[in-house]
Amino acid sequence: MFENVIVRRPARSMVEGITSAPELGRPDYTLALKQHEAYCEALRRCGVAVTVLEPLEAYPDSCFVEDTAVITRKGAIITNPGAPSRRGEAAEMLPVIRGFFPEERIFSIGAPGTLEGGDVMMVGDHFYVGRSARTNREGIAQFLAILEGMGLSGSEVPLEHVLHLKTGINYIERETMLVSGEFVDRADFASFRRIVVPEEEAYAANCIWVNDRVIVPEGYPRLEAKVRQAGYSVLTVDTSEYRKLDGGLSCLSLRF
Ligand code: CIR
Repeated sequence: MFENVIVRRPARSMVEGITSAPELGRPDYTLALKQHEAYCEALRRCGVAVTVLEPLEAYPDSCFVEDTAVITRKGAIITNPGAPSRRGEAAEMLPVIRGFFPEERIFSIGAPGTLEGGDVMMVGDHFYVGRSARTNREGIAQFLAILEGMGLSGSEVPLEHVLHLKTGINYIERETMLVSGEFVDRADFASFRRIVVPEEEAYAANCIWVNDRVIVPEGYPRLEAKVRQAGYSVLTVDTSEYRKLDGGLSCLSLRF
């Protein structure tokens, strides 16, 4: 069960955030703020305490806090984001993490290693790490060594077509994964119950499990129906403005 969630309100500068899909248009900041509030409200309904951090104008992508740290039940790992414009975001997260963990349980990824939290999928005490354009071999090696020191384990998953591992696959507990695109037939995940995300709803692979509820992005009815059929209680939140920046539900929070 999760007790805490950390989020950061989007900055006005979010309209300059990194995107692979400029054809979707720039985010509407007012709507993005409204969606962020609804997101926090949905999380509160799942029974977690939500820490809301102030916007950071210097970092257009800073609302995507998931990329700045990985939090395990044994400690926290501050990342070194692979996107140069995002590097400073991890240092901004450190003092916040210090409010939750003692110094000896806080670790960090250092250059030349890079790693973004969107590439890390927690399955109990095992952590799958995507090797992506943002997370490199050295970053993964450091991460696996830190996990080992904590008595946890991890394994690398190469990816080709999506930004982060969790853009395409997400664990929703109960031995169940939401899988899309390149992850549908991956041997690494063959032993799990797999819910295949319809191709035209691929964005919705990025759902989050929070205390036995699953938050699904609004507007993806086929996947939502599949998640309900699998026995989950579902909440939906509209993330249209974050989608324009390749971001989704998991990217917007750290859950622990
Ligand atoms: C970026 O490209 O870094 C942001 N525009 C989106 C980050 C999404 N984060 C995530 O999937 N964890």
